[in-house]
Amino acid sequence: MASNSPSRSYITTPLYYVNARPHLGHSYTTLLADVIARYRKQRGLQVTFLTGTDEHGEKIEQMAKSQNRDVREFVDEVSQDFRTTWEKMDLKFDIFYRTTDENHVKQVQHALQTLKDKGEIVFREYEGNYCVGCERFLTDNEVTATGLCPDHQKKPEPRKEANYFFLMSRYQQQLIDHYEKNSNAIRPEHYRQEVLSFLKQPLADLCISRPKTRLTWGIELPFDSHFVTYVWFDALLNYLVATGWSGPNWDKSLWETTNHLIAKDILKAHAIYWPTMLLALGAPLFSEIHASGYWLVDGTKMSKSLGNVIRPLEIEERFGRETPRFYLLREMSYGQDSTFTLEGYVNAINAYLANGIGNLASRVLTLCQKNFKGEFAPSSLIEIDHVVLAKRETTLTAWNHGFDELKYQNALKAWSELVTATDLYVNENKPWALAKDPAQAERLQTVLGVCLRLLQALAVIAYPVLPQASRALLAALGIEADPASSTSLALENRSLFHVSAEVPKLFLRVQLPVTEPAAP
Ligand code: ME8
Repeated sequence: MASNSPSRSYITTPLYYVNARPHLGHSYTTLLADVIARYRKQRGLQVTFLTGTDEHGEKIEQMAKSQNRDVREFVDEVSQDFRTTWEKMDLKFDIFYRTTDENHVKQVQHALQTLKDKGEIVFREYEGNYCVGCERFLTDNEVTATGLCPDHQKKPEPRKEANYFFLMSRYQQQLIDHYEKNSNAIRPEHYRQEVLSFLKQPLADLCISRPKTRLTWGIELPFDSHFVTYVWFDALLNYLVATGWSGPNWDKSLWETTNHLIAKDILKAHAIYWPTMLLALGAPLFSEIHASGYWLVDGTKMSKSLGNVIRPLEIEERFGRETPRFYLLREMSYGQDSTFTLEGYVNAINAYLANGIGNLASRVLTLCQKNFKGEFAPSSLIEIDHVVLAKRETTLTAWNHGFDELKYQNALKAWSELVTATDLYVNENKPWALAKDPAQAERLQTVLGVCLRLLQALAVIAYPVLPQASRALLAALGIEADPASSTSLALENRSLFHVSAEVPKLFLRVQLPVTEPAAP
């Protein structure tokens, strides 16, 4: 990370709709936010990580009603489900934001009134095609050849009504200038280009109200009680409100470090609606948007409306703690779509975690126990020892580069290569053979000491992605230092290790259930 980077960092995920329970697609963004938060904290930054739920709007009202549920009770229950899922997955958010909170409602009304007073909101008639799934009007360019919403595979409904409009088009040029000047404002780059190319067309104004005759589950407009606020206008404000805007204790310096994590489905709302709202309110723009592609199942987006979802907790329970973190980061090339398959999952866990780091740690620690009762000091390093130890630095550099470039896949590949290099070092130096020759006792100590230093580096580097495994491995190496602290990254050369008597099972081999042949 560049030396002039800010010392604070505000990382946000989308606020998820509470019309259905969390699935692996939501988990990807949330666990990535957790990984980035831990990565930045490990580098000494003060991080604030926000996630939460988006609880107003038509589709939520429709879903609650279709189940004969009271809407408030329904949103409370699903919001809690999101919260509990993240807690069980050990995702350490600082703020869990709900758009039905009283303060949020108050601040959204304040923002609306401010914009109305400034002449940024007008009343108009509008006609268009509305997708309830997206909760927005789709233009003709956005629907498929057969007129369907590409994400929800449903025909948007034609609607004509009088509504309030936010004069978003006023900010078109300012937005173009901003994105042209700030190459990191939207990452990866192809999404910035996509937004800039979209902005070449005239930008329409944004319809920000819904008549109560159609929808009551929303925030009432402060200047017209016949309408509620459009759910996107309400929800996007969460990011700013959570930093204390518009009160006397607004943490503006935190706000200025904002890094929004999203997937490409909501790029337009975040890269166009949101910054124009900020410009109109006179607030600084967020620093960066990071957009991922989709997780696909059988070629289509994993989504609650399509019903092809994988549940994060079920996966974790079945295949082991922290395995979704590793697999999802290792498998997805950030910014592109990726296909989730159970076969791919099982293969990755076995190859890199169970047979990789898990097997390596258990091999080395068992040899240490057997030969030195867990305590020993490496000495007199020779050339091959120095060569393999130097790979710690190159791995850390590649890891950091991967994070800086949003190429998490590359970071994890570099880490797995260090596991392989360590394995190779063990195979070439044959500590089990050295153990049989008393004249080689010192060399044996050194070889195992080199392995322990490598394991220490592997644990410290992997901490943001595998925090629990990292802690378990360091504890087994007898190292008390917290991998979350920035000093751990110094990759010290320990001269004495107290290896614990118990060899931890970091990751177990997993198997897909064998499908029984159908009865004749
Ligand atoms: O859009 N692949 O909420 P939402 C990757 N409430 N990421 C996925 C995914 C998939 N298949 N499915 C979901 C909303 N996600 C609004 C946001 S923000 C102020 C309001 C993740 O519940 C991804 O982060 O539909 C995506 O952008 C988000 O969930 C959409 O969540």
